[in-house]
Amino acid sequence: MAEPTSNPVLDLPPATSSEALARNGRARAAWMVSRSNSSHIGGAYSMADLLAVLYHDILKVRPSDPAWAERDRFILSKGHATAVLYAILAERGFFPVSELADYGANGSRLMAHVSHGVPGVEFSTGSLGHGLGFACGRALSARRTDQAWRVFTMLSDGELDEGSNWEAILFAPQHRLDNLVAIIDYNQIQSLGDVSEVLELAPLADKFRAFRWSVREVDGHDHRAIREALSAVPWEPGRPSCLVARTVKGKGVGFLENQLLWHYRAPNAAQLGQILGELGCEDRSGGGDRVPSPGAPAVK
Ligand SMILES: Cc1ncc(C[n+]2csc(CCOP(=O)(O)OP(=O)(O)O)c2C)c(N)n1
Ligand SMILES: [Mg+2]
Repeated sequence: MAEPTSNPVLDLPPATSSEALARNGRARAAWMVSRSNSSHIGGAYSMADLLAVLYHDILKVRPSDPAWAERDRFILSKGHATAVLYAILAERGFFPVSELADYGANGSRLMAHVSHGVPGVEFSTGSLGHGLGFACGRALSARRTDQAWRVFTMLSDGELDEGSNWEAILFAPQHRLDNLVAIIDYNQIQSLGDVSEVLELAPLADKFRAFRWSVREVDGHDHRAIREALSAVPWEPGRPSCLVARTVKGKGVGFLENQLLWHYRAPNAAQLGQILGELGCEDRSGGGDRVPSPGAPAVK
């Protein structure tokens, strides 16, 4: 398929605010998921604002030097939702925005579950329940070698059903890892049902407090509130920080919001046009065309 010479999704005006970074990320993620006929737009949109604030205002990283030794580490534990992370990394300059066109295609490094082959990505995930344990290890190693960098990790709520998380939740305060920040994308929906009907987590903030974490709750789409909370970590010396972010799955586009089906569904060309319209990005690209990938199953 010949690439269009001008593509308004790839050629969006550069973001000069965290809000614009989130909007560009959402638009590009929808385009990527639609082209690759893959999944997880709902979980990408619920964390888009959190990621945008992290990458615009919080994380000390150098896009021109992704392996900079003093960088803060960000670990996406809910690796299925990586489309919007790739879009934000590209916009920040870790790799060319044009490469987003390869997302999910055979042979591309932009795999549909997050891959450390991509500049700016620390750890490959997708099998849920591994990011927090890895983040604990990185934070402990920084502590033991007197490094000042911090470790941030993003978990999903359904992911907390994995028992490995609860070992890590015990471990971090035991080792006084106040250089560790766990963000929970608390959108209340998993892949096949509501969190409350599959395995209730409430009262989630109290559970983390009982495990000796310092906890704050925030509206996960309020950039100012997110920025204020994450700028002030650690909130208590000697304790790891947990930001319980109340979010909406599919946030930002009316027909995607709080809809279980949009965990797995890929937008067709007409739906993509509607999404981009709601986000304020006109689609003239024909971008809903699927990436030719003969015989490849839809990514789950
Ligand atoms: C260990 C493991 N089991 C099952 C899956 C399949 N799977 C993909 S996403 C998902 C759950 C999605 O819900 P949630 O964790 O709440 O993520 P979000 O709502 O943020 O998309 C599951 C079970 C997986 N990726 N890893
Ligand atoms: Mg969820």
